[in-house]
Amino acid sequence: MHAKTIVLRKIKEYQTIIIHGHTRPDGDCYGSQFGLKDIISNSFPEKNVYVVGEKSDYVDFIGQIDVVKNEVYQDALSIVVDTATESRISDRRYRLAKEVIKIDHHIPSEDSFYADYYWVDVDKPSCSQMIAEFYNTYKKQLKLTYQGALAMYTGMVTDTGGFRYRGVNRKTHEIAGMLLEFGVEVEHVDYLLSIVSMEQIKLKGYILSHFETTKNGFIYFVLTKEIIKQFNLKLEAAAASVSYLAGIEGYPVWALFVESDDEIRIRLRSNGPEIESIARKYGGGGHDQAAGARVENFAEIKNFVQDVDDHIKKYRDQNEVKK
Ligand SMILES: [Mn+2]
Repeated sequence: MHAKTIVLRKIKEYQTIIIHGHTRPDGDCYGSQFGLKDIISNSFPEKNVYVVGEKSDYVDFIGQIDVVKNEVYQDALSIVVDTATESRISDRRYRLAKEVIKIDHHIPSEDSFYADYYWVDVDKPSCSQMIAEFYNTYKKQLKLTYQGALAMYTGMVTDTGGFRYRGVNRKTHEIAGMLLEFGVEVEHVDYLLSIVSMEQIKLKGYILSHFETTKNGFIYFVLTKEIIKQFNLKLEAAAASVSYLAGIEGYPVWALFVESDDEIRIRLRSNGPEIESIARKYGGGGHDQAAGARVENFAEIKNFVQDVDDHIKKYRDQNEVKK
């Protein structure tokens, strides 16, 4: 039986369904959570469906997080979307539920097996696409509204960088097209996602004039708490700045280090070598060319930078040999 079929069967079986995502939610996390909520609550109006987790300012036009009491979890089903590892699940109460389903598109690691049922497809460029495909497969039995379509379309756009990343294929565009038929306007979504604050523009200028580079082609910027404060930025908006260092000739790997109170989070990107293995070495993971990791202090950044630089050199040497 396909995992999608089990998801539908379990949704039908439960009266209360609570949808979880990951900490520091992004567009795809929100898109998957609110897309799924829209599908379930419109298809089965008698059920109680909630979205829990952290609030995102960046994509808060998608929907509002519900407040759920502990008792609600009794005899409930938890569905965790877009969340590779157990430690990243937002709202630890997911385990109070009777059963847990995981729907995700990240490469699994040791910490990834937290559910009773799994629908994991690492070939999908976004989890929102998976939820939209779920709707599309069973559309004779399911209902979707504009708000759910807006959520999933936004998730698809954000996780694919506007349909530009690997994994985007004919199916992706067909599913996006299906969502547009619910009245989603591409220009409106682009406006909502691309409008930037004056602080963000000033930060962009700062990053583009203060980045650091290594010999073999790693380009990165360390966003300290001090800088975040100086530019009056929210952490989430600041973390999006990794894209400013993308696609620079001679620099196939780029990263942003973001300092918070207890750790330094790393957003690592590549258009050359896979970098997931490095992220994994530093307590993270993700995809071959987009991953996250963390270090505890500034001294560890040095090791990380050295590791990435060595990794790029190895990659370059191997490709030299091939030629
Ligand atoms: Mn995702």
